[in-house]
Amino acid sequence: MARLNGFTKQQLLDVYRIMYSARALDNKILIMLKQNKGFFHMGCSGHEAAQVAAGLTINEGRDWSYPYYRDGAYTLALGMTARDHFLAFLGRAADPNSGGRQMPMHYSNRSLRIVSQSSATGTQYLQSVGCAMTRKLEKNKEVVYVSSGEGTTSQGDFHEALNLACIEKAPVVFHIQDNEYAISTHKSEQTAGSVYSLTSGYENLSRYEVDGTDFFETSLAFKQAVERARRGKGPSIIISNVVRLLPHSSSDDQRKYRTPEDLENDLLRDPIILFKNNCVNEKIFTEKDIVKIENQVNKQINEDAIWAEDQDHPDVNTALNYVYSKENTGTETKLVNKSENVVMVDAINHALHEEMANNEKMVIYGEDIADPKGGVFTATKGLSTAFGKERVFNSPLAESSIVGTAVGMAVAGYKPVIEIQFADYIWTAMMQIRNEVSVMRYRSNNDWVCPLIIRVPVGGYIHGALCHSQSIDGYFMHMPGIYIAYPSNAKDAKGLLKMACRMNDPVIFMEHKGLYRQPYAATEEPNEDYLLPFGKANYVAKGEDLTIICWGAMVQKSIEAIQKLELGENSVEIIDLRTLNPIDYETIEYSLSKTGKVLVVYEDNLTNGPGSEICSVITDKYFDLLDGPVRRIASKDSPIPYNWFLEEKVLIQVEDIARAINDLLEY
Ligand SMILES: Cc1ncc(C[n+]2csc(CCOP(=O)(O)OP(=O)(O)O)c2C)c(N)n1
Ligand SMILES: [Mg+2]
Repeated sequence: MARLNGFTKQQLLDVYRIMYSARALDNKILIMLKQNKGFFHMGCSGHEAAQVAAGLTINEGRDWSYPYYRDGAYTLALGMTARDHFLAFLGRAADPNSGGRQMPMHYSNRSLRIVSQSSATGTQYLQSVGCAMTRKLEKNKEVVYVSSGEGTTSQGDFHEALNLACIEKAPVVFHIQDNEYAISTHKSEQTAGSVYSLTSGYENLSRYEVDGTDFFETSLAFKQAVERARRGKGPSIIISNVVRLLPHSSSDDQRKYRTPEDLENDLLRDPIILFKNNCVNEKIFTEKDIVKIENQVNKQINEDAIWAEDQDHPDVNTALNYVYSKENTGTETKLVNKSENVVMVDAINHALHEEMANNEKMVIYGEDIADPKGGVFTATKGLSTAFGKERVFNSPLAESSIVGTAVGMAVAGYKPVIEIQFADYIWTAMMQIRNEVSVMRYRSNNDWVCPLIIRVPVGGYIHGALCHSQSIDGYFMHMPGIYIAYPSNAKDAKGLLKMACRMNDPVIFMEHKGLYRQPYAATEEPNEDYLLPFGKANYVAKGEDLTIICWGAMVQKSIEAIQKLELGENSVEIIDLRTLNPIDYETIEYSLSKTGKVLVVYEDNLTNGPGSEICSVITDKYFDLLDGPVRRIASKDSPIPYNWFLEEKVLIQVEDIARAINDLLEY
């Protein structure tokens, strides 16, 4: 039987059918756009050969895919249908990518193991590496595909991902589809040299640069790269040079920044025409075969479009579904203490020990967390010795790498409990937290979940200056989709952390550095069965004249303020919130119904800080209970200086709280 480069006639007809379907889909959707049936499209025209070569090499449903928005033909090769594409374009309820939650071309399909993608270019790389790291832990031969355009390789995450993939010899195939443009920016303005040359220094990386308009050449590269990954030899990068035959998106007009000659030259490299001519010239199939396929595809696509338009929009009452899991945030178990005083950092360490023993899918990593150091605060001491360096390991010094890989691990069914060494350095991971961690469940319509835990030492009073003192609670309370714990003592820290380890949602777990070894934050240690639910505040003191709402290091400061004022028993009620998402407004309401006055005390700086929101909710909802103004007191709107007299001036002090209490009591 006739073969071309090892492919049978039937295989080549299938390749043509998929490539042509992708092109026909682009064209049909652009027509529907003009008819105002949808709002946005990003075509794959010109990229089809490279994408189909990749898609046919990846084993659908077994391997994992992190495609990007231009990977339409890739998804068809993997098994997505034209109907799936139309449903996404039309934002319908049955859209398998996101149920109409994301813009079109944000691919996701659980049964094909296409992991949900966001719009942020480049976040997919580290996630694919994290996913691949779990494949290594499983000791299976699954491979992870990740792709992007050439412009996106300017993102730091690209290099972080290559670095880590190479250190880990992770089974990842990076596919960079180089169409020379990132929207309007030519690669000469984008890349110092070529992506191929830029990536030359990574040990264990196999590199290919291919003509991505040539199906056969690209296919060969993918076969080799996938085979290499399956054999555990490490990652590969394939840069396929392609043409972008359409503008960047339906909102773009490339005639504004490309010359007519440039555009005409691209047409000469149309991969579908090249493939067809090649097969016809080699007498594999005839023009007649081609016409037959094209007619079939066109008919099917028109029918599918009509079918999709007939499908329902999502029920508007589902708009808030899946911000969190349906499971609640836990119920408290009976407190049985197992030992005498434990300091907070040791309670955290013991919680991690117990949960690692409890869940073999749990992994712990971060900067310097492995033995012999066991973390800069020793929170993870002994864990790598007890559970092995496969499950407890040091990460590179790169926060986006830590969070990005954890997203990949979590979607693959693992429970990453990661450490960011200091809150002040969480910002380089913010893209992953904001656009990936907190929205994975929502954007995939509950198909993919990301229940990781980010442990992060926060707060000041340790002479740590601007970059070892920051409070970050205000930033994260603003973010739907991620729970926040912020314990003030050892018992709560242990109960909340163990609870977080068993929850099915992402958690940011804030640990105040100043409390780690404080005798006043030490408690008797609860036994291994103790779990503390999220959203349940604690009465630290009972009273009838005024309610103080606080958490973290402000709990002790509030206690000291009352002592300083010598107010005696039953005057000021102190509520320790323990978690900032959810917030226990029930307890707040009950307390206000007794006291009628409230002071919110927070360590973060005043403006738009976490207490601003709490005050606002109180004013809104419990105004009728109030007998005085809603007050808040916080640190100054300033960076935190090193000199301890200056530091004292900026951070909120016991005297400030005492003064505010007095004012309110006298009101
Ligand atoms: C982090 C981020 N910055 C900017 C954008 C806007 N944006 C979307 S696609 C794109 C160009 C990407 O070009 P390239 O990586 O070459 O892929 P191509 O579209 O050419 O296939 C830009 C700037 C974005 N989505 N995310
Ligand atoms: Mg590009």
